[in-house]
Amino acid sequence: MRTVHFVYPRDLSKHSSPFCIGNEVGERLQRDYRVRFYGWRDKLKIEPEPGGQALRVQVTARRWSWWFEHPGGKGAGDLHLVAGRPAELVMVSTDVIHSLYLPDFRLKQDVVPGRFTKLHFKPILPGSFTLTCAEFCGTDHSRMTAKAVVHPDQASFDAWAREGVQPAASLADVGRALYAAKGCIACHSLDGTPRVGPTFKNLWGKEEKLADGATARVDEEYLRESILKPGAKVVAGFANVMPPVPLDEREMQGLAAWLQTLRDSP
Ligand code: HEC
Ligand SMILES: [Cu+2]
Repeated sequence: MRTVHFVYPRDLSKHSSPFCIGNEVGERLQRDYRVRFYGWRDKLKIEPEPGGQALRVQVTARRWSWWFEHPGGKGAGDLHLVAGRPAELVMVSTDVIHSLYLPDFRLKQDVVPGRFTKLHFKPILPGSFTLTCAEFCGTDHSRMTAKAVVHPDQASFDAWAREGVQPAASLADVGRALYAAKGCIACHSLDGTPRVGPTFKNLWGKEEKLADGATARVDEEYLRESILKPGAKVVAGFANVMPPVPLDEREMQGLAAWLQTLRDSP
């Protein structure tokens, strides 16, 4: 069963609630497709499939941020789409139930741990729209917001998607790039300030105090375990909320190389 959404962001101000087909026609339609209409423009157009050329974005929800992986490998804290091009969001949560909510589009879909949920729709107008979490998910729930940037055309999207993605970088560059690209940035600072997780500044080589009273030295093995099995050794004073991040060997090495550059005295 697919859910198909038709979105007409224009003139929403005139329509305070979603246009809803709660009648027999709607029910018959919904036997085959879950069809929802959001907003209204000049006409109501029904396309059971939004098209084969959907822009597919992998969405990760976690306490308390969003992460969007776009085609071509560009990851970002904001969702990027193209006006007039169907979008397919494939969503997972690494912790609790979240709900991706695009109020301007009247679109909402739960994001549930342990399974993929999807959202299909076609943004019509370029612009920057609010994206937020509509499911209360703990302390910083209200800060779990991002933007949905709808590019006017594919060329504009492609130009954005190429930015910052550089081939053949040094190992430390690989680490620096994945800090942003894999979303570590949301929870780990570089300036010594603790966020949701400990800062990366002066982390390498440190004797870390763990929640169970033991200590551990921050080296390659510790790093690997912290990333693949974050719950195995939890740092004292922090919650066990880090999502496991599958990194390949080069990324793991890159991270180690880069973390070493973040020490005051090498
Ligand atoms: C949702 C927030 C979050 C994200 C995203 C996140 N972490 Fe963490 N991380 C934490 C928290 C909280 C801890 C401390 C608790 C623990 O040890 O699991 C932690 C601990 C760590 C530690 C051990 C730090 C120490 O002081 O010993 C490392 C290394 C680490 N994270 C690396 C990463 C990397 C690399 C990424 C990105 C690929 C990442 N984290 C993404 C929250 C996060
Ligand atoms: Cu949430």
